[in-house]
Amino acid sequence: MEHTALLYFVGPAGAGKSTLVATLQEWMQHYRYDGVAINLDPGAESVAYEAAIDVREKFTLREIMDKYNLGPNGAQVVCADLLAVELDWLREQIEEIDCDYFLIDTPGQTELFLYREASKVFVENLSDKSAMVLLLDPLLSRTPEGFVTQLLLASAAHLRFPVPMFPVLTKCDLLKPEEIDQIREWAMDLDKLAMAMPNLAGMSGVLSSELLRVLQVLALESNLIAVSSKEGEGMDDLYSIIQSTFSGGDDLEAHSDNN
Ligand SMILES: Nc1nc2c(ncn2[C@@H]2O[C@H](COP(=O)(O)OP(=O)(O)OP(=O)(O)O)[C@@H](O)[C@H]2O)c(=O)[nH]1
Ligand SMILES: [Mg+2]
Repeated sequence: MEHTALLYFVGPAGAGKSTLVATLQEWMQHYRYDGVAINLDPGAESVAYEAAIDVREKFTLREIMDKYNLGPNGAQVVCADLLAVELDWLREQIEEIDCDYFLIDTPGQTELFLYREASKVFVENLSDKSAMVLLLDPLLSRTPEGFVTQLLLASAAHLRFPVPMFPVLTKCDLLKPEEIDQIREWAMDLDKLAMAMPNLAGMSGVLSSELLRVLQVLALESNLIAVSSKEGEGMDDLYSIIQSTFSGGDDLEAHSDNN
């Protein structure tokens, strides 16, 4: 258990969290790496992976909507708070499973995960080895403004959860190769991103350059990983960056043999 790391997949509604959990898990299984999926989205209709732990055993979004006469958004907030109460249940389940990585699928709204207390309770109490895979929307990332907006959300995540963050550009099959290169270049060199935003610089140059500094300090200037769950691309890149963070580049297998 000591070596187990919890990976939270976080991102806007429809960004491809559930599909990425399924695809990465399948990829890991194929290479005999040890990844177990957890579903924390009570609103999921069906998921494409086998969830070893599933919050829907406790409650579903539909039940909460009916019980409290709420719409889906209000019900998600109630669900997030109910989940906090289930911390012990979740911990027990996790402790029963011996694996290297838990891949944790989270509910659709990023802000729900980032700003409600429940997720903070989880991230802080379930393990001292946690990380976040932050999914960036491919179409929004095509413009510098859209891209920087998502980095700001990522920086909010970083402020709230001081854990390693892995920004991932999803659904890359929807982008042209040159668009992917461009976005990755911005991610790796935020000054280039600033230069691509002449309007923002003209309007409030100080603010925008200060913002970029903040992003750089938070280490969100990064080697952005491009994935496509549809094409099964980028899983090796994603896995190896996670692996090098949690085991200094060695394979976790070697570590677990020593434990
Ligand atoms: N083209 C393409 N579509 C994808 C990819 N990954 C997911 N999708 C599609 O995007 C839609 C949303 O995918 P999900 O995995 O359900 O996204 P999610 O973030 O879990 O969505 P919510 O849980 O509802 O917020 C589905 O129609 C998927 O088939 C991808 O790599 N490429
Ligand atoms: Mg989902």
